[in-house]
Amino acid sequence: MKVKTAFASSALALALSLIALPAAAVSPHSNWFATRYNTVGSTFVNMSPSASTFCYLSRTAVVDTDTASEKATCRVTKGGVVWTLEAVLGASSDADVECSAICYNN
Ligand SMILES: [Ca+2]
Repeated sequence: MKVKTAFASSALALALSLIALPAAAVSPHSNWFATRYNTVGSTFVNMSPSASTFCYLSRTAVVDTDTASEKATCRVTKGGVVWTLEAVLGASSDADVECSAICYNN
């Protein structure tokens, strides 16, 4: 009985140790940029494969959006095949938008 208890407690300690180990670190894959200047509409950039990478929006820069229609948007979307980065302007005017994304292997 004592041996069984000792074994069980060792197994539990091992299990707890393994659970506490950090997951393998993800590795960098790629950096991406999408820009749009002065013209209404959307600029798309296809990024890395959605099945094997994870991407996030890392930087936005917006210029001259001082009226209601000059909305500027940056968007990262996970598609069926690839991640997409999009820079959108709501009006043809003096507004600009710059978007950056970073992708990691997962
Ligand atoms: Ca403006």
